[in-house]
Amino acid sequence: MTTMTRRRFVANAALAVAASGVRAQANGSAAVTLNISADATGPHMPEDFVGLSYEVQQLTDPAFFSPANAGLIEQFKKLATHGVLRLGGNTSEFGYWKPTPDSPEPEHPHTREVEGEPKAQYYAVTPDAVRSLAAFLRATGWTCLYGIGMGTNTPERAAAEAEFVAKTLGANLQYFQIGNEADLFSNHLRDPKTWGVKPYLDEWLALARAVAAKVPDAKFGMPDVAMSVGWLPEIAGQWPSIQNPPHVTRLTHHYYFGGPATNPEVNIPNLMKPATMARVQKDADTAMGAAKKMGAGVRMTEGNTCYRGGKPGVSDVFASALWAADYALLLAASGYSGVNLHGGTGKSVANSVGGFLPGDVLLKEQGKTAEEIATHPHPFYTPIGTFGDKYALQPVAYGLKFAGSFAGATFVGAELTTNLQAAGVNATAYAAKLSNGAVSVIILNKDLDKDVAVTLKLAGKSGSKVEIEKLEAPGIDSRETHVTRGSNGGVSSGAGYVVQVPKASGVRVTFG
Ligand code: BDP
Repeated sequence: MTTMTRRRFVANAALAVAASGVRAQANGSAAVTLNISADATGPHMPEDFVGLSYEVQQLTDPAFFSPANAGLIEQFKKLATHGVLRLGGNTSEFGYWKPTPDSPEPEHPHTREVEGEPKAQYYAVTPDAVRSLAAFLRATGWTCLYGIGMGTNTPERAAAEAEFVAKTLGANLQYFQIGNEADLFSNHLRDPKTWGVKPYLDEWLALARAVAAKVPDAKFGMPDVAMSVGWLPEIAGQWPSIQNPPHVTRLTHHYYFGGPATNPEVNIPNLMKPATMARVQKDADTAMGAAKKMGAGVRMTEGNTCYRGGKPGVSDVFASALWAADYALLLAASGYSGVNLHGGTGKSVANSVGGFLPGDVLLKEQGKTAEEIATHPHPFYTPIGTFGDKYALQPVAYGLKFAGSFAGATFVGAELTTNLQAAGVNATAYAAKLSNGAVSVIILNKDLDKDVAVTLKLAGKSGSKVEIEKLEAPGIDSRETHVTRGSNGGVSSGAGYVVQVPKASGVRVTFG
């Protein structure tokens, strides 16, 4: 068993550990007591923590993010009341602002074609698409992080687009993002011999300053790196030397567990491992440290289980629900302002990764028929699947929503996960005080073999009303996710409230 080093947000380390009775049992189950402190001294999960990320390519069809797309609006609202829609992805580097129907397509700089990188196809973003987006946001109650390209853009075009977007989205625009995964530009868009943080910052500043000249109160999130989280402290280090810097409100980065679909390492046991979240935690600590120096927050603006469109049987099954819930809660408990999971239509994501989804190749190799393949969401990791003209929340979205039940809550500090893992069970737990004063505890049992009986001991509370919400499925590799609510599910005893958390399931217990 490896013990993870997790962020300790409570100074009082004596808190939970000492008193907890930990007992591993031989029969594939464990019993753990968790002491829940009464002090909500941890980070706060903002109301708009939950978010989705879509490709800019999606804007080429103004009927997609549109007030007429009732099915999509319904799923957005089901996922979160105040979510954040981020527009970006690889296709944002190839999007260009087309202010009038007869505006000529600009000349595009020469880009190197690299296998697996998005092909140089260019996507026109029109005023119609932005107006439609504005009405879509109003209909959903969501706000927007709007991605403007860097890879093939000019300061003039960026500024003209930003001006129209700011005016049209109004208060539903949170901030601009300029450039997507610029740390990977050395693969296709820039000279690998010279590309790095310094040239990136020079280009970014030229674009952001042009935007700020037209939109004086413009705010920005940056650098939206794919994997080079080290860029964040480097940028924070260089920031004080920048004269009159644009207003950066968030440092942003992305995370994919692994990829592509054909990689055998992308599998359920690896996704569930404590080491997976330990890596997320390490990057989170780096990002939070950099943001603190810059007086900004941190948002995980893009990510999912498996890059290049996801992996069938991993990204679109119940394991991804447990992964998403744990991932979102870990980031929130580390002080992140929010998390956006990437998805959208199959076409938009295929466009973003070179024209096809490796997950489809895999299914064909497995001898699956076209009908069977069509039952999977495309892309495979998308939180909201598109099936013809219907939309449906996928397991990963249910996990995100489960974590999002802490929106507006403040974490109650405790070494809950450490206690669970010390009992030899691969489970994590988070506790928070909700805005109505109730204390809620989420336990995610990612163990593939072991059930766990958890005794929750609440400081200063007894005999209170208990509500239970369960996140479960017929199996870890099931395409279904069941969320059930009720007031039954555990028993109060002198020792506390005992709740069973079967292997591969999640439970939320709220003490009213
Ligand atoms: C990210 C890109 C996004 C892709 C995604 C993927 O920003 O456009 O769709 O990877 O590979 O790196 O699935």
